[in-house]
Amino acid sequence: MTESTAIQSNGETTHHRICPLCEACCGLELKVKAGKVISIRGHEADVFSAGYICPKGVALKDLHEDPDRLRTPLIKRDGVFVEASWDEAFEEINRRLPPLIAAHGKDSVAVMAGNPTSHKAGLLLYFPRLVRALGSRNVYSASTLDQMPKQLASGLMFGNWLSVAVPDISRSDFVLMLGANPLASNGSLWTVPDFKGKAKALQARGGKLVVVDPRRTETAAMADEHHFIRPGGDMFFLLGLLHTVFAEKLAHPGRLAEHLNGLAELEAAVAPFDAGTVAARCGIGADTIRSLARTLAGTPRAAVYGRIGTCTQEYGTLASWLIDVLNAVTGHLDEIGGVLFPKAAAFAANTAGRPGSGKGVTTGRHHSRVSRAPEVLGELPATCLAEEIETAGPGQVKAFISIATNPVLSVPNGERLSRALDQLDFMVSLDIYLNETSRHADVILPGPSPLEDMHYDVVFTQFSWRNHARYSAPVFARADGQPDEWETLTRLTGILQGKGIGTSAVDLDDIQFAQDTQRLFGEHSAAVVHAVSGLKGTERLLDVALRSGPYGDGFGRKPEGLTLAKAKSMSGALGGMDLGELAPRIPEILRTPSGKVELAPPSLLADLARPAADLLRPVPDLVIVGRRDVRSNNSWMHNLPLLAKGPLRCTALVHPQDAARFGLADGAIARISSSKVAGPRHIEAQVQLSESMMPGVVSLPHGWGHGQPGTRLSLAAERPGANLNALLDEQWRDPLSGNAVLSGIPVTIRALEARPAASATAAAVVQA
Ligand SMILES: Nc1nc2c(c(=O)[nH]1)N[C@H]1C(S)=C(S)[C@@H](COP(=O)(O)OP(=O)(O)OC[C@H]3O[C@@H](n4cnc5c(=O)[nH]c(N)nc54)[C@H](O)[C@@H]3O)O[C@H]1N2
Ligand SMILES: Nc1nc2c(c(=O)[nH]1)N[C@H]1C(S)=C(S)[C@@H](COP(=O)(O)OP(=O)(O)OC[C@H]3O[C@@H](n4cnc5c(=O)[nH]c(N)nc54)[C@H](O)[C@@H]3O)O[C@H]1N2
Ligand code: SF4
Ligand SMILES: [Mo]
Repeated sequence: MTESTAIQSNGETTHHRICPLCEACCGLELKVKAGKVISIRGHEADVFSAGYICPKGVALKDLHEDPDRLRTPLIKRDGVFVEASWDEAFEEINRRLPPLIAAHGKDSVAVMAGNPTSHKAGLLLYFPRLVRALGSRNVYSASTLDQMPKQLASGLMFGNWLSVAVPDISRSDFVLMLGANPLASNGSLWTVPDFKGKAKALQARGGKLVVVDPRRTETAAMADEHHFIRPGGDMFFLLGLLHTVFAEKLAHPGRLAEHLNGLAELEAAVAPFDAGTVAARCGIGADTIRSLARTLAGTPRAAVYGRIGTCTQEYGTLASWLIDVLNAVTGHLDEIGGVLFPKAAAFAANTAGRPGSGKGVTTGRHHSRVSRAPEVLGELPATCLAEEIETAGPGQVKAFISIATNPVLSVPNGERLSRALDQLDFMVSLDIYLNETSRHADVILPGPSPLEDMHYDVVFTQFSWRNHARYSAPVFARADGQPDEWETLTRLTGILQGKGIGTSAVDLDDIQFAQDTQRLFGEHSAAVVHAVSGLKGTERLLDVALRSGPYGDGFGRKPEGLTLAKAKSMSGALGGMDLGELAPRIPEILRTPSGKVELAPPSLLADLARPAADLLRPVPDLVIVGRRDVRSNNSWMHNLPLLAKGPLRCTALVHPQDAARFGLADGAIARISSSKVAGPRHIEAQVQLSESMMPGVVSLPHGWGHGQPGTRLSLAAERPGANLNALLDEQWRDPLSGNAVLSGIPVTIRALEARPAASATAAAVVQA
């Protein structure tokens, strides 16, 4: 046990750490006795989350103790997984992977990183090294199932992929929220633990929260106003708002005016989209659109925020762009009480380089082989992976390294990907479970339990409602032989570099660190290496980043500044370092070549031709959208007893009017079929009648469809749920960002023979 942050009393020790399970990054307090976690609760002294916790944080105990969680590597021999030592596992990889690359080239190996990668510093910081060593174009991640549109829009407007402005909720009087449900998700691209408390405080000071969502969600229910929107209609709604702002002369960018480029082009481009013209397409009345535009423009401290519902649609980049355009023209971008750019203590790309201008971002430096989808942020769309494996020819993917990802459940038509994975010559999976994806691997390399890992939030400090620096020490020591994930990635990288398996991760890392430091710090590199000489791995990279970051000690030049040692000394029971409220950062943050905020990037203006043509497209009779539940997390927490218990969560919410139209009763099993993709594809799920749905829209959570042969998820298999993604079309993407369309898919629904409503196995995947 690591005692550095523990306080002894009665044989119990108290530990403090950040929860790595979702973007809220709550500080937790754990009590441990005799090597067992005896309680987990919110850490009240945490400077950032102040005691907030959700049931998943408590379930870290279940995750740590889950007998199904892998603790040793597995190697598939004659189709059966057998336990192996770490050396045997790396030997197997070294025996099989380099010859494949030699025979078929670097592009024949694909790599994909999933959601937990962004929550684990070791995975996140060492993934780019692996990608560089591999040199393949076949790089994929969950980003193209998620936030890529927002990153592209931010990159085009502000010049950096990571410059995402977040609502300054504690000083705002009006928040317009589209396609997000932070009461269930706890926030996304906006790290805001206890959103509910903050929204209530906004309401208590007379402010308003308005939610736009095809479901009256938990967040919508607490809002002052909720408006149903047709799935995929956000871009039309936002155009209508913007049109009103221009038509009624409500545009007043204020301080920002001198930093904006393209206001006139923008006004001309939105001219065809009068509120009356877009109303039918988005399902929100013209009067409502106009009145919301007036409120937004007329409230000095107001913010527009959009999340997954606005990204995972065919106009994801346009919608993400228009959200910040609206903030800008109504004077709320980079303003207190509006949306502001966080300034992270470490790894903030937008604090590096010359302030005020830069190279901007580019896409399409290469294209996917089969669909010719453009590269964005160095990646190809996750929905292209299956066809890259299936399609013969030079560059065909023959091997796959999956890192903390479960694409068989998380990408549209994962069944096709599942079949494709069976065709691979070799697959390695870094995962903590034998699940729907890792079962296809030849070698599985498990990570340690989160409680055995240090933690510093690299990603979500970039999107936080307040600036902060918090470090967590491991609660438990790692089991004998279990490497840190940075070590596992380093050894894999060594294999890809042709260095074999003779060199330890620490030695390989030292070599790489010296090279990187030379590249980044030039003549000062020796001093930097010397300054951090007591550290290794993730902690060493973190110390360098903190010390060279915006609050850092500059390796001694600013003795009062931040170091890893200082962050550690202020963490634990002290609850971390508060680095203050967000503050305006334009023009310093800009990295566009013009040094301005680009309101009208040419690629986005050109893309407006699509919605113009689409205005008259007939609205589908019935579409399906996703949903999140606070006791679930994407595809992988369904094996934890605390979260799995209680009511069935994978139900299809159907409005009573639709139920009457289609002859569906509450609790009945329905067959939901895709009406977009060729060939019959359907799932079965239990119907739950709900007035909270917009008529014509069904809601089903994603990430279900467990119980597949060869998996080891015993509890999840008891209530497998239906796989929403089985209905989705892997060819349907936002062409600019490559993001998958996950929302608003046309479906049909019909009742199957009645089964008892209480049936535990109510929903199952049926794949025709
Ligand atoms: N229809 C529909 N589909 C969606 C979405 C949707 O809203 N609707 N949402 C999309 C979004 S936003 C996302 S981010 C993606 C997520 O897509 P993925 O990242 O592919 O899926 P996750 O379910 O998060 O799977 C995480 C995997 O990491 C493993 N894991 C967990 N912890 C660790 C660890 O510490 N180390 C290692 N090595 N492995 C670990 C888990 O066992 C699991 O296999 O799904 C997307 N899919
Ligand atoms: N408990 C829990 N927390 C999570 C996760 C989880 O699975 N469970 N996943 C994590 C991940 S990976 C992410 S990316 C975040 C996502 O965080 P959020 O973006 O807050 O995600 P959701 O709760 O899915 O909310 C999306 C909302 O969009 C609505 N919607 C669907 N289509 C449309 C549309 O076309 N327009 C509009 N305006 N709304 C639409 C849906 O009805 C839903 O209410 O959550 C993270 N946190
Ligand atoms: S909201 Fe829950 S899952 Fe998310 S960080 Fe906090 S405790 Fe963890
Ligand atoms: Mo996500």
